Amino acid sequence: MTTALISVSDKTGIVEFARELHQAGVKLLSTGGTAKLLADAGLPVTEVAEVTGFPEMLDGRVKTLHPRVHGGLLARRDVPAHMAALKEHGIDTIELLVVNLYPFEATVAKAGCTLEDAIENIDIGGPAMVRSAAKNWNDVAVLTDASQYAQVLAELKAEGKVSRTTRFKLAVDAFNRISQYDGAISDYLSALELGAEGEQPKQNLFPGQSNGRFVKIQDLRYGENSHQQAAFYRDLYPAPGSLATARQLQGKELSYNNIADADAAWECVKSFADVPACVIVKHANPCGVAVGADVAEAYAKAFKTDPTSAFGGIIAFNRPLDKAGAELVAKQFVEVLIAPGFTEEARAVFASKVNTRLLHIELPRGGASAWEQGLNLMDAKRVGSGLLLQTADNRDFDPADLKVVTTLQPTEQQMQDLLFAWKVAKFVKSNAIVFCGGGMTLGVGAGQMSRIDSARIASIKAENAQLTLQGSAVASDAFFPFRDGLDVVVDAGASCVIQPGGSVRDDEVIAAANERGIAMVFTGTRHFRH
Ligand code: 93A
Repeated sequence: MTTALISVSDKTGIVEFARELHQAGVKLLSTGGTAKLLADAGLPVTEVAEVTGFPEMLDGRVKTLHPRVHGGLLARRDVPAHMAALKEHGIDTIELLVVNLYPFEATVAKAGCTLEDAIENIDIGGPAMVRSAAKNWNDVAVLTDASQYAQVLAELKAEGKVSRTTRFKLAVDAFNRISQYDGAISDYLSALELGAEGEQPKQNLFPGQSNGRFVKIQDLRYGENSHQQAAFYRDLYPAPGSLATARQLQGKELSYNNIADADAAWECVKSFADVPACVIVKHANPCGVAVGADVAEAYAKAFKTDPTSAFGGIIAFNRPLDKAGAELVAKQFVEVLIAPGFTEEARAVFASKVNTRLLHIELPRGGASAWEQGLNLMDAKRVGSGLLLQTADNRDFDPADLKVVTTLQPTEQQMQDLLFAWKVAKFVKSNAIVFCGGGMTLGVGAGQMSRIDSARIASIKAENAQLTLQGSAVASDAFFPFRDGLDVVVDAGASCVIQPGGSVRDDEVIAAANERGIAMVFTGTRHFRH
């Protein structure tokens, strides 16, 4: 005779399922609450306590942890010694295990969940039985979810047993469920700050490390395009000051592209620590970056770089946005505004504009490690059934590596402009050419397959915005492979260039710079961004 052990917290559909099992001639064993429910429904059910000879004890902590249960689940039917051992100890086999676990995930998701609540909802006996049955999948079918009841019933009725294929699939599902369950326990406990006895521990998002696990923040309406599904996950331990710690203050739901662009804008603006800065991003590239005496001035300058592209942009500030700044920004259509704070008046300016999402992100706390500085530690990119992982591009350059390679030395002002341009170039998709001057971008050439085209586009953009490039500083994210790119930027008006160097034709490019009478600096560090 087939025996089923049923022990479920989520009792959805269990009475109907058990009734059908009973009608199919299956003997029912069950734990306290489940047994009562089945008995109340008029089904013949044997309590596990009767089988083990022990009452459930310790508030139910010990119910099924017994050799009579685990022997019945684990014995290999094809090994005579196993069957002899069962016989010797009077243990009956169990062919079907139906278990779903204490609701740990749902419990800790509730506001105000105490550590005690969480701990009591860590199921021990359930996963132990699930593991026993799944390990012995060749002889036992293990069901861990109500969605599996129908298939198993259909097979039982048709064949009198559950097929080998289904048993294996159920075992795989079972181990996946256990792994997920243990992951949830580990995630929850790892993020707790215990505190003093008698106090409730605090949920700590910042224990100073990343364990490589992710927690879903929200499902998104769609992905990059409307036919793609998407969700936003954060590191279990997001770095302080990172995008994943953002709080949305107002405006409609963020989209996938909003979040990606917000990250680009925020990472760039954060790199200007000492002075108020503004970054406007469109399609993952900065189309205006500037510093100023205050946020309003920084914005006004950043906007000037490329007013056409700024429409519908993502705008980030590294200082709280005040009323003056907000009123200026509100003249354009803006999708997302990011700042380490908004005054009440600034919020009021956008209160009626639901299409503008306001994101508050605290600036990083600062510290020695990249993590404390709010920097991403790892960078990932999906490739056909694979994953490319690298440490993030967190290195600017070593000032000791900065080398003037031309006869002409950059002036102090030029050096400032060059360093500004270099900072921005790091956040522009390759090939990146960035013209700057007076603490603002003057022309940005991004994402072209050839460096010379990026240079041309950057100067066309400056022309469109009616900005002069005379005397400007230019950054190139990687070396000029030939002198032609350099000629384009000098023709456009550049008086100095910053680039990594390292080309086999460096000599040719340096000679061109000398010939054209400009200053050039090598950083020794490249900033490809694809
Ligand atoms: O407290 S336990 O970790 N100890 C056990 O021995 C045990 N056996 C089954 N939890 C245990 N269970 C769990 O009880 C099952 O996983 C199921 O979620 C729940 C069903 O209890 P009841 O039938 O009393 O409602």
